[in-house]
Amino acid sequence: MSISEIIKSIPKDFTFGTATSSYQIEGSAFGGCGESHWDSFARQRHATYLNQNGSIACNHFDHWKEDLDLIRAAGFSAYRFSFSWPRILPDGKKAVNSSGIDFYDRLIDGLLERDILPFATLYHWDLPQTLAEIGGWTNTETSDWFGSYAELVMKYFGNRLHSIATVNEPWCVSWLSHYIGEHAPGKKNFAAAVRSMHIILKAHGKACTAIRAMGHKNIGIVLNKQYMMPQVNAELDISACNLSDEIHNLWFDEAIFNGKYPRETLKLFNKHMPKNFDSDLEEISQRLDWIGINYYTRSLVRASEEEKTLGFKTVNGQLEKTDMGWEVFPEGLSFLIKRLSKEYSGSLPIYITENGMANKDEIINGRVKDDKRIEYFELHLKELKTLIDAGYPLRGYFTWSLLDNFEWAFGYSKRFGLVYVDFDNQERLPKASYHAFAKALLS
Ligand code: GCO
Repeated sequence: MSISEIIKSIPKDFTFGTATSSYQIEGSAFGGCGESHWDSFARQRHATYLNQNGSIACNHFDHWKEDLDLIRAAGFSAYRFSFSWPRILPDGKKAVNSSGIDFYDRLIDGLLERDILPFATLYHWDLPQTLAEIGGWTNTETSDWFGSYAELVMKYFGNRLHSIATVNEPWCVSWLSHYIGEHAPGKKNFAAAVRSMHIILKAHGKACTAIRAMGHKNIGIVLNKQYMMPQVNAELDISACNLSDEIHNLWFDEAIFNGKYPRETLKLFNKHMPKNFDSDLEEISQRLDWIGINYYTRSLVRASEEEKTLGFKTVNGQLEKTDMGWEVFPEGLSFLIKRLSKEYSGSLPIYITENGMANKDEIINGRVKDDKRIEYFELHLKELKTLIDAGYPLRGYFTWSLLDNFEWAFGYSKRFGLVYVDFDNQERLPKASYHAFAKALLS
């Protein structure tokens, strides 16, 4: 089925949007934005592809109008973006950068003028460097500062935001950044990773409390879920796979929906957990209005006795892969949504807040023919439709991403956009996938 056929068969009140994040598109060099730990991380040797960083990125700071016009012209009714904490508070704490406030004022008003719903995220990974220097997400003080930042954002923008997500992908903020070391701050330290697995959730809880107290009624969090599969269907790989599933997926589901942590993982983590962590779980598990899921791929997991693996390892699979080397596995989306809804979130509205693929896109004769991406979207939208038909409480779907952008450690070498960006002159060129969505949404 084509994107158009699928979208036509989905109820009209379902939201289709597209997503970006601040550090990946805005350009941290512009408008008095403070330094973030991604700026400092990118200066370390070999931390990012060719030492690239987000200082210029898509210069969305200056090109925001054109970018909002692109969203509108494709017929999307919602836009998921993130606030940059250091753009609003360069020192992370108190001193407000008025040019940052003005920027988000223009952006949000620009969305409303175009009839696009603002879905905002408070934290999509650009931690103010000043807070990184006091230990970042390994220091509980950072979660207190996050609560004050949430309150400030609410004060300026709250009543114009359709929805607010506290944190984007707490697993990436903690495990990927402190244990695997692929993202800022690039630590490879078990104790630090364990602390951050809790402190990022504590920050989520504090932000929820602050936002709710100021009267907002559409609060959520965005989790990145990966479908975990044992390499061999036998005991050792199965238990390795279960542990990896607990760390990646269930740690967050259990904390957010049940106010506890999964037993096996907690046994492993206990020694390094912050003191009195249990007392935070009530705030962490407070009621939400929706939950966001980012889905890209599956992981094949096998048991491992190597040092520093915690007994599991991911291995290369044989399915077709995107330019990130991620296997295309749409069935994983269905499995994860069904499990989440049946076992944790019940009838709580679910949004697919990111889905998409990196592709080696090229301009040929003035066009970008990203047929592979169209196919990827078709396969995942088909799963989505089946889930909706089966009655799962899905309310919206956002493509990742509007624009080619700074893909973190991969710099500008991976293109995820519906719109091609020429990073030499900032020209935007809608790809075939963009036109496919426009055709579906505007007809
Ligand atoms: C995410 C990431 C995005 C990435 C995308 C592709 O939320 O997962 O926020 O920033 O660009 O996932 O890796």
